[in-house]
Amino acid sequence: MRDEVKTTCPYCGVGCGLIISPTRDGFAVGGDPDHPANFGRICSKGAALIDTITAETKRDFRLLDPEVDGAKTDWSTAISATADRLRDTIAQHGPKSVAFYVSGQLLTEDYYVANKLIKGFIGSPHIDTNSRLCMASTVVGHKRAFGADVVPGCYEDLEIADLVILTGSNLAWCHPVLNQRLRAAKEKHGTKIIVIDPRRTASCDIADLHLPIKPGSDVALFNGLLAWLDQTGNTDLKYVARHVSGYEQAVAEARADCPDLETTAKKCGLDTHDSADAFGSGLGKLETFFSWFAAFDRTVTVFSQGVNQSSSGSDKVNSILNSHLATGRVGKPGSSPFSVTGQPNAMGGREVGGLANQLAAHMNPNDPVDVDRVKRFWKSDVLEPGEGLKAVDMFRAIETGEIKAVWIMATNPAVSLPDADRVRLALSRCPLVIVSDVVSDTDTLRHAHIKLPASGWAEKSGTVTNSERRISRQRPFRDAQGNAKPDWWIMSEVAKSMGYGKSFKYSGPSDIFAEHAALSEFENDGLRAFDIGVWHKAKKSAYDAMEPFQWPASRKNQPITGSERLYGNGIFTTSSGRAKMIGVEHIIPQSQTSADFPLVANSGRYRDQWHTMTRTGTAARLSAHRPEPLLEICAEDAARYRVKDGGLARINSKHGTSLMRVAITDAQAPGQVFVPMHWNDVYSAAGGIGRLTPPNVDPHSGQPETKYTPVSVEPFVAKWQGLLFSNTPVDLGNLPYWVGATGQGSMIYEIAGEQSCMFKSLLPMAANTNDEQIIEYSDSKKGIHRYARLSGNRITGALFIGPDRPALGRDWISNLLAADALATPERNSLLAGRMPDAGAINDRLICSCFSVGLAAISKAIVDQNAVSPTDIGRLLQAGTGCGSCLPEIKEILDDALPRAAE
Ligand SMILES: Nc1nc2c(c(=O)[nH]1)N[C@H]1C(S)=C(S)[C@@H](COP(=O)(O)OP(=O)(O)OC[C@H]3O[C@@H](n4cnc5c(=O)[nH]c(N)nc54)[C@H](O)[C@@H]3O)O[C@H]1N2
Ligand SMILES: Nc1nc2c(c(=O)[nH]1)N[C@H]1C(S)=C(S)[C@@H](COP(=O)(O)OP(=O)(O)OC[C@H]3O[C@@H](n4cnc5c(=O)[nH]c(N)nc54)[C@H](O)[C@@H]3O)O[C@H]1N2
Ligand code: SF4
Ligand SMILES: [Mo]
Repeated sequence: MRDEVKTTCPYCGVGCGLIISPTRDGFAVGGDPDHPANFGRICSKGAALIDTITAETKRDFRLLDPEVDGAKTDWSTAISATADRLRDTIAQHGPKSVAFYVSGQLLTEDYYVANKLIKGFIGSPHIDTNSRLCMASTVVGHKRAFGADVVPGCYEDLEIADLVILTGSNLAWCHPVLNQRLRAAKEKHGTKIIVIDPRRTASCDIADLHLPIKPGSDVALFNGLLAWLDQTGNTDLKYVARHVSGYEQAVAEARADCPDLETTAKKCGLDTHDSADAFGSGLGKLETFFSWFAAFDRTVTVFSQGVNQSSSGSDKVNSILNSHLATGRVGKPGSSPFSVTGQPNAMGGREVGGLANQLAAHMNPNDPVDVDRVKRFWKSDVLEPGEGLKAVDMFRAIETGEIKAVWIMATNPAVSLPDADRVRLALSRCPLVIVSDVVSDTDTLRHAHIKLPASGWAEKSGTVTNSERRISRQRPFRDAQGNAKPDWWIMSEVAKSMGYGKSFKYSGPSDIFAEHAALSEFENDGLRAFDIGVWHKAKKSAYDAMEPFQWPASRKNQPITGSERLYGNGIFTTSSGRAKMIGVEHIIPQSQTSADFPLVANSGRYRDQWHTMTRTGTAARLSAHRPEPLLEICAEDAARYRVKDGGLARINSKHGTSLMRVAITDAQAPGQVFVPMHWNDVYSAAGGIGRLTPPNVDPHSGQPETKYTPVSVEPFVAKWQGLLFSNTPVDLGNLPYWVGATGQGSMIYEIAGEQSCMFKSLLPMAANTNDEQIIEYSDSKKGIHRYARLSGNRITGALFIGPDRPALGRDWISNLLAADALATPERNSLLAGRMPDAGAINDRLICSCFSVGLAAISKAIVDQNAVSPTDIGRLLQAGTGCGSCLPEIKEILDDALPRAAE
């Protein structure tokens, strides 16, 4: 037996430590009890990691060989082609005609090489990353307030705080293990929790108070708070006098913006006379929030994309930091603002300077001294001061032809950038598109001239930094698939082939990490908080044995001491040592609703999908939670726009259109809808939402406003609907509606159309086999058609068409496709369109650890009198694994119990 391997989860910024153990037929994954991010905990996505790496190899999801102009080739040809074409572009159009667009899913070592190659050797400033869509506003906010991009707190703060405010963060679904830690802390000592989010989310499950603010009104809310704190004498003026500048001005602006509760409430769309009196305090919800903030010294404000992804994102961040600075609550135990990062290495990217407006190791591309320092360290001839183009502008420059070559790594901009049709247009016009990815098909790869296969998580070696500045090792536990290679290797080989060999002679990631560490301490006067100098000469053996640690890890004396929390002593990384409060003003989002586009589309994440689904979409148990993208809308708006629960609807914006299934919910406020960010052209006909989003950005950070898109909604009247099961991929390109989900034994496609078609042709026969046959049953009068494709005694495909959505047990049929042979009763049921277990019809998976669906939970409530999540856990095990589904179990109970009592 091979040994266990300790590694880090490749999904969210919590950065959980995992233990991979070999099993007889593969691997098993579990939480690492010694890792300080999770202490053994894990969530549904982490728990399904082995499913995804098994599925990707079984089903040809991986990109296995380099491809140049559509033809598979070997590495030496692909490297030369990449290097030659980049060199030609530079020779003809200059170095600034080349751009890199990279990602917080690269490891620090990959990221360091990308930044060094383009800025220091190709001589172009144009490198930006998907962190522009994610954390850019926070970076601006941190730098303006603290002088450096530093998250002052740590995870333990959420456990020891008395008040935790989650604003613009759906922690329960997006940082589930941190949410588990918070839930446990609340159970232990009654932490108060406030959720600030326009919609009711799974995170509200453990909240004492939910403020459903008007989308985009966070600055008004926190300005109102600051003005109120000042007015009521609840600020810490001693701390401010010693450690903060800009207090008077920030308070004056806050007061001018939101002088009193009424004005704040109005700007935030809240009611001052609402029902918060449930706390017996006589106060409204808004005032309850203010008074709790004042009352609890140990307050942590967690913020994420509801704050960042906004045309006033940077100001939203500073309005939060202002409230913490005014009360002296930064970097103290249980008391800090806390930006939770999204991607596993969002932080590492910020450390190597992968954003267009960063240099390296927290240095400034506009400061000639910093630029000269990095230039000497890299022995670069071409590095010069100046920023590069930020993501949205970069793709504009590709469209206009200013940029002629782009290398995209570990991100899928054709889906995730706003105004995605325009991004696709830019890519289709670009003379040289190079894409490095681990999977074989993405919307972005479809535009690539050169495709480079990168090794995936299970195969990669390097480091990542999580939300609390903790650097952990990702360690490989299986060989690279096909000819895939690590990203740092691919770039270093291209660098060598372009003639920069001397500077890219790395024998492995440990060399790169040591160089990165050496740069972090190089001529560091202490104002660069990011210093990991202790690793400056790290050998491979020490690097391999690295235990998770938080930065800084400096060899020198720093004004900041310790690394668990920073700035707790009130000394900041600015030249004066003082933090700065920034006066901010509430402004409304850049695009506003109109008669044509009357609703605001908010967007975000589902519990079990990761971004554009390239990995989570391959696992059946992750796909079952939400097999289709849903348009979530309140009943009032659904009636107004004539869309039905379970029906289909078109969503239109000024920029594009998409088509989704409707889910009516009271979690949405009138005038707003919620759509997921995950679907794309690989998994759906029109489930992507990047096409709808306007390319509006925050003026300081360049971060797009992906949470606020004016849209209209209209019913899509399907003439027929269907379900298609197939264990070979099916091209449904001509249908207006299809969504593919990975089922247990096959792909499962929901389909619908406005016109009848040759249904049978949707279930294609495999090429080169004679033993396949299609059995069919049709009742044209009723519009019912059923087909089964058989290969010998095995069923390889099934298609069910009807005027309505066929009510079928998806798992039951999908499993039949995985069976070696079909038993006679099953065959008969299938052809008769009869399912053996009617209870499982159109079920929805709730607990992915123990595969428990909505039907089983509802049954336990009715038949076995389950009244609490504990009862459900005892009866069905649901919710006793990773716990990610507890909010949904509670909601099902809440929905069912009053009815059961009637
Ligand atoms: N399951 C899952 N987890 C993930 C990811 C994933 O793809 N899937 N991705 C990871 C990444 S990269 C990131 S960046 C994080 C994101 O983590 P989060 O930021 O928690 O996730 P989102 O769902 O994008 O948005 C959070 C909330 O912001 C709310 N919101 C919208 N507008 C406003 C507003 O104006 N004000 C306020 N206060 N709130 C608003 C939305 O309703 C939403 O509930 O998740 C990480 N974790
Ligand atoms: N409307 C809307 N849009 C959004 C958001 C939103 O909330 N709403 N959120 C934004 C945010 S916060 C983010 S972070 C982005 C995420 O958006 P993207 O970064 O575009 O999404 P991913 O699907 O994670 O893309 C990562 C790609 O890299 C590949 N990959 C994975 N590992 C590796 C590796 O090691 N090497 C290489 N070379 N490739 C690899 C994957 O297969 C995948 O194709 O989306 C943004 N877009
Ligand atoms: S919370 Fe879940 S997705 Fe995030 S790092 Fe931990 S196991 Fe991975
Ligand atoms: Mo993100």
